[in-house]
Amino acid sequence: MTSKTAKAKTAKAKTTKTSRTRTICISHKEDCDGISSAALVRQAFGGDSILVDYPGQMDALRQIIRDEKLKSLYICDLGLSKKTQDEFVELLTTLRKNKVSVTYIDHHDIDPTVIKSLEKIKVKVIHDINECASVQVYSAFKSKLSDHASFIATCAAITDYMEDRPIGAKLLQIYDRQFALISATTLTYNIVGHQKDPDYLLYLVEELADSKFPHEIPNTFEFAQIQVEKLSQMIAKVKAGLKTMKNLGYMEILDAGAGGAVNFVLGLSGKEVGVAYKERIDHGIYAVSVRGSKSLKTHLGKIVNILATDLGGSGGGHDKACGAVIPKDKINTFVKELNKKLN
Ligand SMILES: [Mn+2]
Repeated sequence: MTSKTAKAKTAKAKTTKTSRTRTICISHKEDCDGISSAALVRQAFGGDSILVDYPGQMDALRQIIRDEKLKSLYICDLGLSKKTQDEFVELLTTLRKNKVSVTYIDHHDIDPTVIKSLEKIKVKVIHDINECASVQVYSAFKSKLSDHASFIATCAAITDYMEDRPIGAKLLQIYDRQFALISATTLTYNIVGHQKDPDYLLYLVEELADSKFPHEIPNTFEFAQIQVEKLSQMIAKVKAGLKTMKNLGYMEILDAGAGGAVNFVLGLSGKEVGVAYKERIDHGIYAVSVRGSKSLKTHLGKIVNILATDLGGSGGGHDKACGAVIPKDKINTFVKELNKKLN
């Protein structure tokens, strides 16, 4: 019996080895840069998109490596942290051993040793902290993309506050500024408001890959109006619930995403740093968003990465915008320690 099973297994392994045909793009689901990156990869290479947030990122990768049909993988707009980077390299090593081609495109702060490890296993690394992920996808695969793709990349640059960067600025110049701003903002509100609707997010990826403008996708402006109304109510809630320490303003958010509230926490606190956090009841963690004012000199992504890891969570990102996942009982320590580190 054992030899029969073994034979069957060998036969199966042989067939799967020769039939790797699938292209997958795993991208960030929470903002326009992630969704646009997925759309541009889809337009250039076809295949399927898998949209994830930071807490779900590594789970998705662990699943993907078991896909015996996988031929080529793109990973977009998903930064790494001290906590995730080693396993990330490990998982990609397994993929490379199975001859899967892997392209990693990102713009978050990264440990240089990770880039070296990835290049060593021949992962194509496209990494520039000065342009958003979609702009880098656009630049790398321009020849495979429609003219409209530059508009999708422009929208992503705007929502990532990177439309003033060398390539981002050139792309924005192609389009009327106000037209680009309203399109990017509408798209963003539709993404943020549909975080619990994965099918809708995939639909958005398809429509954008199909060279649609955000206003051509049904009901996007109506939906954006609902989001704007919710945000205006958020201003009143933040005013009422905001707390401050010497160097930061902070607030626990109960009924909306932390990402939508954090800019109000920053702005209304009058501090250089704003922190908003929301409990993920099913995970026993807090999802934390951190923003810094223009004048802030500290790199928030770097200190949040270290601090979150020390507290048994993970985190990181950009100099003035980053996020973290913090164990439930450590959230107060996180805020206090961050306040200290900002001295
Ligand atoms: Mn991004």
